[in-house]
Amino acid sequence: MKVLVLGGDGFCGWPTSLHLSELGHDVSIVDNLSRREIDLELEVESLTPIRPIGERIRVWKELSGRQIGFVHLDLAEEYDRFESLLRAERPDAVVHFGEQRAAPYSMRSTIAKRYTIDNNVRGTHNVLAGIVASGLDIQVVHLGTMGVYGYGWSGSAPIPEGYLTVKVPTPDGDIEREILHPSNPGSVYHLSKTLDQLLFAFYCANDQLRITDLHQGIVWGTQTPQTSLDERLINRFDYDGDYGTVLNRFLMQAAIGHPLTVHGTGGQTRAFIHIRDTVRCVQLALENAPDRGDKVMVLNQVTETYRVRDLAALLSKLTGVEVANLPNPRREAAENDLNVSRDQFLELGLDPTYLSEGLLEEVREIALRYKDRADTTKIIARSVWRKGMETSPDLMRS
Ligand code: NAD
Ligand code: USQ
Repeated sequence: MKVLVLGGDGFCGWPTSLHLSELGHDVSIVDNLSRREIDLELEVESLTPIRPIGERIRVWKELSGRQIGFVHLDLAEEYDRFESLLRAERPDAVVHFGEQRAAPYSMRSTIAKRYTIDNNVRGTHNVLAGIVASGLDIQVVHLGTMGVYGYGWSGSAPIPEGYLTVKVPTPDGDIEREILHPSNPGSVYHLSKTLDQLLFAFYCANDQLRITDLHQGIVWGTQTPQTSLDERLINRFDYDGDYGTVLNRFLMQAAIGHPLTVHGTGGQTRAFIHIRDTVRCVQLALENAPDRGDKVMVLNQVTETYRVRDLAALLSKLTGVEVANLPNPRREAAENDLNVSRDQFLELGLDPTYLSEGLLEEVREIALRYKDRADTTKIIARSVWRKGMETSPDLMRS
């Protein structure tokens, strides 16, 4: 299969590109390297020493004999080049990771809010419009998020995979309808993903595009079998207050002895998946495409759920590092339960990596190994959801 991996230089995209290449697919990465530029803007670097994209691709060729292509292209800004690329390459599928993906970054300023919506919504629309204009039957696999559903909307009922059956009252009695699950985004970033959903629904209905939207939970871990072959292939590991996600942040904080930064009571329950399972899920989605004329196929890409304070307690027990309950910079429910349907990937053959197996390996192989690269002034989350929610400096150690 010929596959374009949009956003293939990023945390999820790079290991997915290697995984698909290893399986024998003809892979090309399309990326504008904006994530590396945001590191410069935030004056922070991946905890792991990631190499430039050209070196990554050269090393992969040396070790595997397989060539991965690279096109430096902005999906939101360079529509014509993207359409020409589709016509020239004639891919069987695109895997779309190419968006601004951090909730705190999306809330840090008006500029960041506008950038996140412009970049993500325009980029996704350009991908879909470009496929229609090319006249080719190109499958789309998009990385969406569990956060489109919001937290606690449907009480204790499991969150379904994308769609909800509802009863609509009419004068002639109730009729049943299947609707896209109502969205309840908790940040401008999550809002951009809910807007993506409508674009997919429209292009499926109007143009019969074949689209799978993966509603992924928080990805943890760093390495896959391919990225760990050579240090020059190492995957990105974000730990800073804007881009670091909760479990990877706690792993790094535990390694350097920094109090674990629990927001509020830590009663927030979230869904998680290891990066090794992310790449496998994308493979399964590519291998099990919807047919033309089908509605958007939505799969919940999660393997376990945890409460933030339970994760902190687990790492505190493992490493002896204390837990700090900081004022929550976000507007979110202080406590929520989360029950997620995730049958489809298990039925397709996913054999998940659970926290109980992967956690110590992460602490040892990544967090402890690269702890000297950490900049402790970048740990506390400083982006706030509304003015006035800033954490007082004396509550921060760094
Ligand atoms: P990332 O920021 O590491 O990677 C995104 C990549 O896309 C970067 O390399 C960036 O340069 C590129 N990109 C962004 N805008 C672009 C544009 N306009 N044109 C071309 N390239 C562009 O993020 P990630 O963690 O790898 O996430 C990938 C996708 O998975 C995102 O869409 C994200 O919403 C989704 N996701 C991530 C997580 C997670 O925990 N990391 C969880 C759920 C869903
Ligand atoms: N949190 C802490 N302490 C921290 C960091 C986070 O308590 O140091 C809390 C947050 O307040 C939040 C929860 O942990 O309640 C999760 O935060 P996160 O930053 O790990 O995850 P989130 O902002 O939701 O975003 C991440 C990815 C995003 C993806 C999403 C999946 O950045 O791309 O879409 O996870 S999901 O959460 O399922 O929507």
